[in-house]
Amino acid sequence: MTRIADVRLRRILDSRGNGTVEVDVLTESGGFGRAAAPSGASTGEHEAIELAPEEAIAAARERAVPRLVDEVYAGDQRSVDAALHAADGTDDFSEIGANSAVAISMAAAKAGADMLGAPLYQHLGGAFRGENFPIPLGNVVGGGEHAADATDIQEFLSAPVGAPNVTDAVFANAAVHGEIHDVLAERAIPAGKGDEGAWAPSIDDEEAFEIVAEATETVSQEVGFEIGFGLDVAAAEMFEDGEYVYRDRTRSTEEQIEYIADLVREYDLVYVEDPLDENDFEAFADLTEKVGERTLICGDDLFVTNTERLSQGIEQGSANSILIKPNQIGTLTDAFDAIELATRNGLDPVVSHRSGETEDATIAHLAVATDAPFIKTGAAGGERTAKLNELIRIAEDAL
Ligand code: 2PG
Ligand code: MG
Repeated sequence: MTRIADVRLRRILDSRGNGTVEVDVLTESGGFGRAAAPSGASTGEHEAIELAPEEAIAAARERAVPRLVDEVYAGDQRSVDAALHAADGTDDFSEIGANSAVAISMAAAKAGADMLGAPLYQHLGGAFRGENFPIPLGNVVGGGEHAADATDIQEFLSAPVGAPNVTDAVFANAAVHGEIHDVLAERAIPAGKGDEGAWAPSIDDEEAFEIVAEATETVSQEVGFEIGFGLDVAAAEMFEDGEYVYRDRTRSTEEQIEYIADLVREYDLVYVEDPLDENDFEAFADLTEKVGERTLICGDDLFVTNTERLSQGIEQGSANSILIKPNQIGTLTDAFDAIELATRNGLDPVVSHRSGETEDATIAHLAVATDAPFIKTGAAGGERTAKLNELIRIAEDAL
């Protein structure tokens, strides 16, 4: 193994036109890795802290780079990430910024893979990776914090659960996205796109359910395999003074649990993310008790990829799935530990993008390396297709 020889940080553009942190890691033997931090809009209250990119870059240059250069072996991911924690010294990366930390962590992993001459998924997953491929969840209609005047529910996610391979799954989601455009046009509903490329029509959730159910059914008939759908409710964003506030009404916690359980039954939802507030482990547990046998109840803002919060959720039976976003916790090691804890306890990990993204495709490798059953990374738009196309390439390489 060779040591890290240089860490270069710069500010680049993300998909929303905001600045984000990009990092190059170079090793003594000429290994190279480049990665960029994504950024959330509906961020969880308990996430690691993202600093303004200039601030994060300056702090990382001062505190983290000296602990990495000539000090740490690039392929030794746990040491790289331990050095980042030591450089920061807080629980939430508020000193160097989780955006600097995650970009360095991922760039070092890529440099480690480069030195081995191995693809990243192999470096991360080792020789014991399974043969499964993650099914992509494709955001096809959405609103919430990702688009103004659209649905209350943040994401309606196409889920091609019957797809025979990853390429067919990726194209099925793109077809559903296209079909929804046609259905909206037939209904004379104008729609722009939200932050993740999903259609963002000014319709209520009820109509969105109708349209997504129709479009997934149509495409499913065409392609000849099952396509279900799921949701990211992002309920913490609508939770105010103990109630869930929708455009035309409010729901108490009990009503919210009933509402979601009814939706699961009516639409045979395969996946429901953040159906309840990010601090309500108990309400999550009630819902999981009701419908956890038939669908995935996934904690995103609830768990924030954090093993402590996940442990609490496991104890209380709050969910049967966890969303994994490396930038929520700051390093690949922490993300891996969350995945391991989840799988050991029977929870399905779902590796995920953020609403603000770049061309970085690390999460495609992370999902394959860890045998995650699902990856959530959009259906359309360059920063989303960067990951989807990488999945297609990995599948070709790995099978
Ligand atoms: C989410 C994500 C990604 P954001 O809530 O799951 O879809 O959104 O990155 O804005 O938190
Ligand atoms: Mg979410």
